[in-house]
Amino acid sequence: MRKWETIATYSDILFEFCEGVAKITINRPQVYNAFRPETNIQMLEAMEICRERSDIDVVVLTGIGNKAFCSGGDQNVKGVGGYVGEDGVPRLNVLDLHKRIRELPKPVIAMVNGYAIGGGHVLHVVCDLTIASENAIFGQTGPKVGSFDGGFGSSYLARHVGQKKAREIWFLCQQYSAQEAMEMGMVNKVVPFDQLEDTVMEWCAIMQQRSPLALRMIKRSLNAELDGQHGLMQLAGDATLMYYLMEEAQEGKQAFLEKRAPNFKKYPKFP
Ligand code: S0N
Repeated sequence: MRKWETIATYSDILFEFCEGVAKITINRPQVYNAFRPETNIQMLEAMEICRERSDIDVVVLTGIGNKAFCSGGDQNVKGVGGYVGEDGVPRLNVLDLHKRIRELPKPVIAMVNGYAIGGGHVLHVVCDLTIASENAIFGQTGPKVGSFDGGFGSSYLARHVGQKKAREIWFLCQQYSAQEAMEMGMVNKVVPFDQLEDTVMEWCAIMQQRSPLALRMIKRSLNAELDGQHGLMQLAGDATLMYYLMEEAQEGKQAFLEKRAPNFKKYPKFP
């Protein structure tokens, strides 16, 4: 039995740690793990902890139970201008979560254990990898219930499945089996429900043996192709981080502190 330790306690999510893996579980089974603004605020906070903690290598996002990964925005609190939180303010803060998942310099795996529908479908699309159980069901509902995601939920989806299929998914709002989703290219692996977490943890363990900086750079590079100036900024930020790790960068700072001219000549110039 795997022993998950609680990292922090929240009303809408479970946030746990085991063997270098952080697991964020949407814990709203009464609404098939639909999210409200508070759910997203809590997931954003958890993601920030995942970013800061160096003992967390990989993040897993899932939903509680065997019915739903996430059924999107909680229709009970959908108001005018967004989903209305306990503070009475309408928000679309799931978009902040999309950005946070993409920016996190560590792999994020969607462990899809049931319905991934509407905004819940977008959540798995945004994750780096998706492993689904055989009972998982995928689909968008926006044009049926009065919403759409013109951001990652459409453009990035189209990169997974192609433009025609992305239009079919959004225009028809039909549901697809895990097998169909894998054949379309938006799911990496399908396993029986009782093997889901073991398989996810096996994939995590493999990635944990890989160079974390190489994984970080490849995630940034794959994002940069799609994310324009913002993506380049993220990739360039990591290039700066790597430069800071070199003696050549230290020489500039050291020379300044020692009030002398820097000697960059001693460092190699690669062809
Ligand atoms: C998931 C479905 C297909 C399951 O059907 P099934 O098995 O027949 O179960 P139900 O009886 O329908 O559901 C069980 C209980 O769960 C409640 N429930 C389910 N989903 C929701 C939900 N989203 N909000 C609130 N409650 C939900 C049911 O009401 C039921 O409760 P009881 O037993 O008390 O009656 C089916 O449930 C379904 O189709 N659900 C709705 C899916 C949906 O349309 N989701 C919303 C889609 N829109 C978004 O997600 C927008 C997201 C967003 O914020 C956004 C904003 C900006 C840009 C982009 C986005 C984006 O991400 O899209």
